[in-house]
Amino acid sequence: MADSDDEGDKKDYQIKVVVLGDGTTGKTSLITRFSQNHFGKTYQQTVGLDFFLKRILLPGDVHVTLQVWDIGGQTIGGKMIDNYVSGAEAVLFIYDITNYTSFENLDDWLAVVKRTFRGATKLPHMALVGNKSDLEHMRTVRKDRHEKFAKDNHMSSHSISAKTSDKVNNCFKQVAADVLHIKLTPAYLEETDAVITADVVRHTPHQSMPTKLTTKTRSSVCVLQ
Ligand code: G3D
Ligand code: MG
Repeated sequence: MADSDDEGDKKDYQIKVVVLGDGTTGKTSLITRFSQNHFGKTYQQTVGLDFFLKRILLPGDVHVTLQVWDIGGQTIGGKMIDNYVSGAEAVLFIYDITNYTSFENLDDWLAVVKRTFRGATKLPHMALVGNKSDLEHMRTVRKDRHEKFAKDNHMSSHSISAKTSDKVNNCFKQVAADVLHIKLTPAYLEETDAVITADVVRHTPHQSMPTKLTTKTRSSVCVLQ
């Protein structure tokens, strides 16, 4: 995790978050909802290395820039997957609550992360994310299975809807707080407006990772307040 400008008490961190999971589980929808707060077809199916930046504010005047990576159409066997996962401070394992196979396949996605971090001193923070909570009536993955998987694999547990935006911001805030070992109160999580700005950047393959944010010089597609 990059610890950038540190003026006085203001703390500024950058965290790399990678969203893994089967196709159609809602990875792109989740990232689009979080970074641009919309849901729909305006964002094309991802084909290259893409990440988006979004700034959030955590208690204690802790400013965090989340660098959220979308693996696009990459499959578990894809050659680039290790590059996406490498260096991540957090990994979101997303499945579709109406698609049991997408839940079962998380074992394989987890194996990818363990393989990538083999030899590292520690694994990234891992979060289990059940998406499409708006389709509760079509649920095929029982909640107790979700909880068991999260517990067995030391993951935080999240239930969200990228469509309705339910718990989307909270999920990212919680993950950032977990990475930084900051405790969030339920009252804090109820605030929906703690996200302060969003700098959205779309990258093409082979661009190197930034070590420090200088949003003025980056190719911001849009800035949301
Ligand atoms: P992916 O990036 O993991 O492949 P997408 O998944 O974000 O492209 O989403 C796949 C489909 O699921 C899309 O439907 C999208 O609209 C839908 N979807 C994503 N998140 C949710 C959600 O929270 N609730 C519901 N009901 N649908 C969701 P289409 O029909 O466009 O293919
Ligand atoms: Mg996608």
